[in-house]
Amino acid sequence: MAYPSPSSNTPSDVDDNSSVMPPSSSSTSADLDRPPDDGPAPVSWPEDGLVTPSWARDLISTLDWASRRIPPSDLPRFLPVEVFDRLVLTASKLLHKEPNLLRVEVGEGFSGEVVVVGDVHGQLHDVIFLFEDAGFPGDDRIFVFNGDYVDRGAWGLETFLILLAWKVCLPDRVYLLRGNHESKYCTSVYGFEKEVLTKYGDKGKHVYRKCLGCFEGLPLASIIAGRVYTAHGGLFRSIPVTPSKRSKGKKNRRIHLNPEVSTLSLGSLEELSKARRSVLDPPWEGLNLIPGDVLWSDPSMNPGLSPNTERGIGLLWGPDCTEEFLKKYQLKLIIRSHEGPDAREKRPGLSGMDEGYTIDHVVESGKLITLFSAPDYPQFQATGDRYRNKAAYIVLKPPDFDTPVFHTFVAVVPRPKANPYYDFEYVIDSDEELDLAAMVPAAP
Ligand SMILES: [Mn+2]
Repeated sequence: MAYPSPSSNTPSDVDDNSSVMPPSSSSTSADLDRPPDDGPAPVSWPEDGLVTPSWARDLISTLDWASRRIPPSDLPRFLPVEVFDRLVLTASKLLHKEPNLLRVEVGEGFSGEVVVVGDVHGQLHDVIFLFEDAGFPGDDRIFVFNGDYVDRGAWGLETFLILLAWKVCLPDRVYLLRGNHESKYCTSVYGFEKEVLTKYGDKGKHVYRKCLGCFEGLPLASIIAGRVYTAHGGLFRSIPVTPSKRSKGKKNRRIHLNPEVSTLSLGSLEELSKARRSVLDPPWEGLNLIPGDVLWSDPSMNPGLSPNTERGIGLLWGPDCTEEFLKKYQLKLIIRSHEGPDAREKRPGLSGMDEGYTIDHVVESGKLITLFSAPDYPQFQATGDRYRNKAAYIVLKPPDFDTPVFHTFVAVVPRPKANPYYDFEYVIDSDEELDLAAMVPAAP
């Protein structure tokens, strides 16, 4: 199926019976200062540079309105590229300073709760519902997002930007981890790149580049209250290195993968902390393998660690590895995401994603949970037979923050009409079968 031309890309609310027409994209510049019909004023950057909760909520309502009432290519009229630049620059600075492994501390009088969210994949309206249902971030509510903000859904940019707004507004109340879709490879195949180019036109390349730069800064994993490990894919390997014989002299110092260590072993949090995460695409070969593992791995019911051959990157890990990891670090839970109903359909031995979460491993020290927060996913599906999956988020409460309370929710209906930004009939269900040849080669 050919990618639809932007001129055909005019959404309208399905149940909207009003006669309001979307503004023409050929408006003259004189119209630009004046919102069409009853539309909101264009978003402006706060004069003092301080993003407040009310600014973040205004941004949400403007983007929600725009997603229902205007063609995607009119978005810059309501979210000027200058405002995008300020928001992404401010967020990128914050995110790049964060460590690979975030410590989400809940001590010192914090009596609120921690909300953990899985994949959202550009389903803006469901994310807005999630905030309304769980409550917005604030003094008594911390959010940890497990990545995959963009791709597949039609509003990846809007979704990512509202999360960045909350991050900038409350940096120690909102934590955004990286998903495998926050990469150059995935966004070029699953729609986000085309989405941005469609929405921002001649500024599109600039906007896309800034988003990729921000993705590179996203941290990899978190430990909540010293009890719960979260990451998009999950566990990761140790990268055993031995100095070569020539390394005694300072010249020609080389590090080699120890050829005797061909069996995989679980990596440590120290190794995770030292990994180099600022890569557009996590490499699947070479020495910097931990980011790819954390973002792409999946649990298995078979013991041990093995290469994730279905995906072509990352690992499969068994219940014994979950136990080893939890016990070593005195944790009770692993909450990972990364597998929706389409991926789970092809994974015999593991539960389906109908309810938005699964409990995959139950071991002596605790549990491994998969959490998926995009209901009725994917937004665009080749077959009429949709998964109609529910989604879920997890609330962790004091005093221990290690007993998950699951909140299941359904998709916001009707979902505004939109055209896809990727060939969803050709790009099949799941993001397995990674096309390694198309990926940027691993940096040396
Ligand atoms: Mn994923």
